Amino acid sequence: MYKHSYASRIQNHTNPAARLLLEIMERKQSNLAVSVDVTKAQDFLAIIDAVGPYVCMIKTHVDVIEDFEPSLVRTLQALSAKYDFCIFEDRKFADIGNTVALQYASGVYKIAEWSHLTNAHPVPGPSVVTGLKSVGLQRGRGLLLLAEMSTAGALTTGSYTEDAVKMARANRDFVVGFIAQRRMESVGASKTDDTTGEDFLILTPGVGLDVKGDGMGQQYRTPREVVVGAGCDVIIVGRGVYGTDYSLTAKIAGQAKRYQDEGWKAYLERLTA
Ligand code: BMP
Repeated sequence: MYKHSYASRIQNHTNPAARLLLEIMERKQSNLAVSVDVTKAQDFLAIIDAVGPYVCMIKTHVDVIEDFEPSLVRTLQALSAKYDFCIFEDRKFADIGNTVALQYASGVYKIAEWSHLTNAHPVPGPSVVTGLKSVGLQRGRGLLLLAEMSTAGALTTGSYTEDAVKMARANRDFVVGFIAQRRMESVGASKTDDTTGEDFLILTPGVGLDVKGDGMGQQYRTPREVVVGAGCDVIIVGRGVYGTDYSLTAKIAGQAKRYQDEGWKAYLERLTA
């Protein structure tokens, strides 16, 4: 059982984005990230305004917003300051180093300018980290590698996952952890997760309290299964929080509070088990 508290782990990280996330989690007593996957800027902002008090992080897919304008990220940054949450653009970079550096810094979205954390598929090898790091490190940004996915039949298993952990170990100033379904410290190591002396942030999607899947390959586990059973740090919840009617902001806020409570209760159970 991985028993290290979020507060005690801040000192294990030099990366400013990793430290900020752990500080916010402790300050707000929240290990909930809400993934705001909606296509209208107005809905995007209304959901963030509703869930803001309950989350340590807002995860975005900024490229699905149909009426995107640069001012939207400035509003997002203002909400991040108002409600005290980190921003994680779930971009899943997966190209050669030179291309991902351009995609991260430039284009319409200029992700490196506003997103504390982003992520990458390990599939191109270490150069994907080198490219992103050349843009993000100097800005105090952090990277998560997709070591595992939540979908049925995902190819992210075995030696692929092990190689993702190796890539992270070689870049600990920038790679702060993983998108994964379990802890990763013991992968490729002969010790248990909590005795390696390593500290990766484990952010885990595929979390839901009411359903087991979405009919399109997504697989859900409960916050308790994810945090106590698998030792993960942050639960990422999308549709389980905001459903299909985005105008019901009181209900959305209630769902966010429900997931915050469940996630934190599970974390306290893990610490004291
Ligand atoms: P939902 O809770 O509505 O299923 O949303 C999950 C979110 O997490 C989506 O934004 C998806 O892109 C992301 N995600 C995932 O579901 N599984 C993964 O393995 C990696 C992800 O980034």
